[in-house]
Amino acid sequence: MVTRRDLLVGTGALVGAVVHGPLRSASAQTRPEGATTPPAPMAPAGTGAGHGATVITPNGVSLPWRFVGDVKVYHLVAEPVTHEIAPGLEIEGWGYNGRIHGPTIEAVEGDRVRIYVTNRLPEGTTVHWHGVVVPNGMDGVAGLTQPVIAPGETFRYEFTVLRAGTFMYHPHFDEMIQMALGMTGMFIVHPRTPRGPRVDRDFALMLSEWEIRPGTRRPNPLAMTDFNVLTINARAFPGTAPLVVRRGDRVRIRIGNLSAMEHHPIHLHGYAFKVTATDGGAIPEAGQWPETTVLVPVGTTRDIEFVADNPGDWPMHCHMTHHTMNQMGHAGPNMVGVQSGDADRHAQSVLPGYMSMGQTGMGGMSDMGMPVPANSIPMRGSPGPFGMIEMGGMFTVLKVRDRLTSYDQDPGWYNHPAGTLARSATADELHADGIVLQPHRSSDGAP
Ligand SMILES: [Cu+2]
Repeated sequence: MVTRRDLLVGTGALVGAVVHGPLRSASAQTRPEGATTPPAPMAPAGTGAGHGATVITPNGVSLPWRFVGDVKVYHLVAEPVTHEIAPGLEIEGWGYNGRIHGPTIEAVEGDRVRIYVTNRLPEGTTVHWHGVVVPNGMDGVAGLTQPVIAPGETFRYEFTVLRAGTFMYHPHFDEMIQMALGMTGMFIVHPRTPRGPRVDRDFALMLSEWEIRPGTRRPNPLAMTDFNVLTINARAFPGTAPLVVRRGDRVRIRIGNLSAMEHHPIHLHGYAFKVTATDGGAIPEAGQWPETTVLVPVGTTRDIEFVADNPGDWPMHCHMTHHTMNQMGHAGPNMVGVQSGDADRHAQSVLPGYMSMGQTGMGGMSDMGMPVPANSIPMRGSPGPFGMIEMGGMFTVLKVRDRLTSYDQDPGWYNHPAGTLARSATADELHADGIVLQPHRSSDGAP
């Protein structure tokens, strides 16, 4: 049993290891464990490697804190935020400290934390520390465990974080509206004593879903089924920052899901990984199971780990195909295989510029240069090394490289070693391998 005194002693040991002073930038503060472990040679301050490595929140930051006595003090400000989902799409949402989602809170097992929450929203709010075991009155449930934090008011939460793990935070007042507008964040508690193999790169990703009609700026919090923007750390591809790692790094990816309705099966190419923890705690090694896709249900977190021994540009994405599309409408007719020539000509006589879509599938739509409403990213795709990357939404790229000058710099596209790239087959190759191409007539208009 851990006693209060043990915790104080443990915390006291850290005091000398961490610089005191005013709230510091995210890059300079949350590495109490790293302070006793030499950082990896090329790790910039604050993103260092080692046991309890400071978490990297792609497209995000960690929340600064400072010691007051033995207590780590944090300050969250709930407020309206203008946020870019991807280049071309900006929203008016609600978040914390000028960000959507809120900054990642980091602490160490046994820490006493005091978190002030200021409400600058036009309505009440609370903060619930999802998965963190706290005294009942610190649980942040409006009406049940505390009064609502009124606009303009600042509340004070204080508790000892007893368990290491990957947790989250979000309001428990008007949840449907406030979370749909962006009010979520990750809460990472590092173990006090190192456990398991040393991790070199430790990423935190929050999954969300939104309904944002093309041309509008306000996510629709009433959406229940027709989500058309799917995000990782509130960014949709191509707005998601790549996860940059060095070949041989041991990588942990912590994934939280605070979507309104949907579970996300997150698939990583190029690797088999182990599921090592949930928000319920670490999974003993014998119980860790191998996967290439990890389902992250709503209201849970999953940690995965692997050694990045396979270089390349590897997609990591939700495997629900509608979740890797940007602002696509789902109400159109099924046009696959339709011969639309005559119909298009008739329609164009009254609607110049009319063009039916999808007769041969929807690949290539991002090349068509279709006009889209201002402030929207429907079906746009983004340029890749071999043409347009047709996916968007809940999609990012794990970039594994032999050599890196910095983790913080996008190393560009992967340079494939000779003989390792798929390409068009030659007639000689087909002949040599006995592949005979039969003439083919298709009603779908395909050759
Ligand atoms: Cu999904």
